[in-house]
Amino acid sequence: GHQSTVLWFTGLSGSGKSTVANALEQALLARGVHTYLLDGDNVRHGLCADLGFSAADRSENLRRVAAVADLMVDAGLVVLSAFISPLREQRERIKQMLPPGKFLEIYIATPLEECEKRDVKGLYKKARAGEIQQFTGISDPYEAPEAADLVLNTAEFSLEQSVQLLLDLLLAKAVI
Ligand code: GGZ
Repeated sequence: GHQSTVLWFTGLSGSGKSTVANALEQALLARGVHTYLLDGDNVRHGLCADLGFSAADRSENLRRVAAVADLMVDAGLVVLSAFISPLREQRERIKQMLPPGKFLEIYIATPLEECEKRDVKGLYKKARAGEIQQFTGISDPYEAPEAADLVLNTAEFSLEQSVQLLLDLLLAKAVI
């Protein structure tokens, strides 16, 4: 058996949040742990399709995701949530919305220069050209966590190493 919890991944666009969360989900699946991965791909097209990237819309996006994560914790799942979640105040509110002790903050600390160099979706180029406004790290703020449960720089660690560090954390927290 395992304990339900939320692993909240925060970091810049292109930092590797979804990649790491997906790989962790596979590792947990192999151990028989029931998980659900929430990210922009399955949330911003449906539940939050009416929201953009203003500070108010980002806060509402995250509030809705946290409310869904709270329901999933109630259902006994290990929830992996991968959103930029740029502001400390937003992440603090998410933590307050979840049951005590059910929020693990995972900071994907890949530097901006590296995210911009990768530019997997070409969004940084567009942001630099002014074609996308309020782009996190370029023209909108990102406040790094000060006391994350785990800090992972995907430019320093392989995907396998990152997954192992996350599994170690979950073992230490008696989630698995
Ligand atoms: C940041 C943006 C923006 C702006 C579109 N700023 O790399 P991606 O494409 O797949 O991930 C980014 C995603 C961010 O959505 P989140 O729901 O995670 O953000 S938040 O937590 O702040 O609500 C990026 C894309 O959407 N994207 N415009 N202006 N990222």
